[in-house]
Amino acid sequence: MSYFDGIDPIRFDPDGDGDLAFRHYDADRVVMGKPLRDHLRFAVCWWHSFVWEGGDPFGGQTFQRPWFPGDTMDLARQRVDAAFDLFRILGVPFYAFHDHDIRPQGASLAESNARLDEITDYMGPKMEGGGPGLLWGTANMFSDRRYMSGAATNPDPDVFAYCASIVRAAMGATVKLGGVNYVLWGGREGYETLLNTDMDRELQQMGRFLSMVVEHKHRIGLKGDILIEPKPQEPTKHQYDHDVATVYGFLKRFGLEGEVKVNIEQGHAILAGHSFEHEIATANALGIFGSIDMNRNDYQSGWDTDQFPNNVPEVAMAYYEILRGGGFANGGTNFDAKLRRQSLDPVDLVAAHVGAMDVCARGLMAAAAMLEDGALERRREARYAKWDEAENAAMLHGDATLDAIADRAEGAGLDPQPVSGGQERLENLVNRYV
Ligand code: XLS
Ligand code: NI
Ligand code: NI
Repeated sequence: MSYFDGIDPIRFDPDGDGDLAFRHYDADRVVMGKPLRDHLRFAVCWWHSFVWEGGDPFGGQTFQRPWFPGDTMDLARQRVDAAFDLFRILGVPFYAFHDHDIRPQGASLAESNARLDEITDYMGPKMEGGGPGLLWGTANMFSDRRYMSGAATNPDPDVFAYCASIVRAAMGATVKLGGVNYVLWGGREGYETLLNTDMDRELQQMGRFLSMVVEHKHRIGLKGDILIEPKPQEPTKHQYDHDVATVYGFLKRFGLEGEVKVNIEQGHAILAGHSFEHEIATANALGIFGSIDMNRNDYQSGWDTDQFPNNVPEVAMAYYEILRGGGFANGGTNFDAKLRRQSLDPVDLVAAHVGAMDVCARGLMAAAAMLEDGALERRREARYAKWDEAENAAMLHGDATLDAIADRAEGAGLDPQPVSGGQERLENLVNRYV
């Protein structure tokens, strides 16, 4: 018997009246030369959907899943069964996990790693014959108390070495399951107070660790990308991977900008004081865009609320930037999103994903239409058109000097006249699509 008994696979049925149907996500629908399935590359995340118990800072578990507390291998296998049932019901092409989500931690490092091997043996066959693929794997190096002062950035070198074992095992599990990418999110890589922190040393440790992860990726033949997931704070007061631009500076410093990309999360962008599309556009401009964690943050909370997305205009602008950059290569749309703690039923978990997939499909189709019609891009190009004139283009290339340019400006008596940015007209244009 399945946890999701009685819930049929979700179909595209735009005119039906049931609440468990896709109204917009038609996986086979071709947009800009590709089916929506391949544009969006949806993944369900393991941690929020199958591990999180519904607690908040004032109260504990509200959810009662048959596999809770998930602390034995038998319960972990039950959880795998339920997870793959949900993936099948939704028809998602991918899922994502932390090592700690799929197996209970063992009494020793060796036992933890052996359990990872055992549970991935159990998962492998469920992925055969058109089953979902693994978009990315990662290691949880933030929940256990041994990471309270950091993982790779810990003052204790034993923790650094311990993390090497954990990451080697998690990367191995990822490759074993044919996973595409590997993510590092540094929830504890930062500081609580500068009073006890040697930031220079911690950044060196983090750079060294990441360099070794990249070397290891090549050694074991992981096909896709190593991805850093920026976040400014929470749980740590200040996290070193603050936002995309900060991560780029860090990668440059360690010569890794050609090796590592970013996994950008909507809620983390908001916490960093940016919009989601700002972070995506920054990654594209810097050549490090990889993948997204799709969710929605509460704009008032200052906390990572990980709600399922339901704002089509916002999602459309995110996919607009993704499509402008050429779309996903190895990345995809991972729902790093969780139910509200009063949403207790199996059907809530299904409906949350169905709605989110529809919102993303609407957003992507709107973005594709905007891009194909080209009106926005034409206005953007027109705004910069003077830069194509030879003497202007020459200022950016060749042997232009400040002196020569200044002389020309003075000689020609340049007197630049402001031109309208036309923001409201552009917003009106976008609103025709969303
Ligand atoms: C937490 C992060 C985390 C990563 C994976 O805020 O979003 O869930 O996606 O470690
Ligand atoms: Ni995330
Ligand atoms: Ni997050």
